[in-house]
Amino acid sequence: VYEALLPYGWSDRWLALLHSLERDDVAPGRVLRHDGMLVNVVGPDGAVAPYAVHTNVEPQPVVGDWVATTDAVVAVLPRSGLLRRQDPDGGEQPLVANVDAVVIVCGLDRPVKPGRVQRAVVLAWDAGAQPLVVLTKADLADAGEADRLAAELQAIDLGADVVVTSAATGAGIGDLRARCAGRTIVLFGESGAGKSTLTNALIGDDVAAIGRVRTGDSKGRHTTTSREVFLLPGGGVLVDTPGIRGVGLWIDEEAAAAIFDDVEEIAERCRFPDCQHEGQPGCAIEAALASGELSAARLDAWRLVLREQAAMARKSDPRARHAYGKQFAKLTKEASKRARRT
Ligand SMILES: Nc1nc2c(ncn2[C@@H]2O[C@H](COP(=O)(O)OP(=O)(O)OP(=O)(O)O)[C@@H](O)[C@H]2O)c(=O)[nH]1
Ligand SMILES: [Mg+2]
Ligand SMILES: [Zn+2]
Repeated sequence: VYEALLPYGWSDRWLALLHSLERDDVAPGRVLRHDGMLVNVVGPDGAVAPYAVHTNVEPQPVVGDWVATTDAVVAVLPRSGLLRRQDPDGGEQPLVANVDAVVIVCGLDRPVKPGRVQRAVVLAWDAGAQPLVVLTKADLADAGEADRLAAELQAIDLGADVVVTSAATGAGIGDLRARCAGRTIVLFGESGAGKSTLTNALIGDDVAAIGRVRTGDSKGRHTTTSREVFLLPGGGVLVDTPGIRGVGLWIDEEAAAAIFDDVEEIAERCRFPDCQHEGQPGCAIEAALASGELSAARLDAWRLVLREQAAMARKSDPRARHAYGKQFAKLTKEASKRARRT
């Protein structure tokens, strides 16, 4: 049944969830696009059509959701995961649902910041997805630079593979395509990193618009403006996304704890429960660092996530917002600008 939906990732899991609604007046479909009031849904016959969403549907569907439709979307099937980010007022902004892997795209024509990559990796884990780091535009990097960076990122040991690609020479594209097959993949990264170019290389056709980058700092021009779903030739779904702008990432406390459970376990052995791991007596973290049980890179990654969480707590606590001051006002202004644009 529903053969036309198989390339989109339809499976027995979704069939069971559809049946559990106990309605025989609904058809299944997957959300491919979100345009304000309407969502584009691919239905059982493989045709894509716009649907309104009943206001009582909870949660409201996002790209990647499996839904039940009548003449409108009447239900969202329970998600297997959700890629989300933190919006400037500390709330969560859902991006893509039911993601198998998040491909973190870094362009080698600009400095790659390991801190940013780490945050994106945590975001992928939080989404219930596997992170994969792609260093692309290898043809523009100095010889050895891609390998040096890949080794540096592997050393942080967040459980993400690193693949080096070039859309210009085709290097690494076959490897990446094999890793994407049959899954729901989201491309994630800053504007101009090369996400849409990778999309076209993986699809084997010019389906996504490509934008030039600024000379000097290689900044992109936000060419892709909405999350768009493409079918991969061998089955599977690829979501190209607009370049992320600086603001914080949503990091679930549990997700971070799960990724850094080894570090947190060490921290529990510190003599003082409020140990800052900065020269306090009986600090187990510093001992582990000295003995080589813990690497400096991994400790840095953990610290970064803790800082991120603290900043998030500050932003979502109305009393603390005051102290957040000018910086918060700036973020709010950026957000309203963004809202006007879309
Ligand atoms: N030389 C080279 N240029 C590349 C490669 N991949 C992308 N580019 C160039 O980088 C620029 C930006 O590429 P896009 O694919 O539009 O970047 P994007 O990440 O989709 O950007 P946004 O849609 O703005 O978020 C374009 O000029 C591409 O031609 C590559 O592997 N090699
Ligand atoms: Mg793009
Ligand atoms: Zn300590």
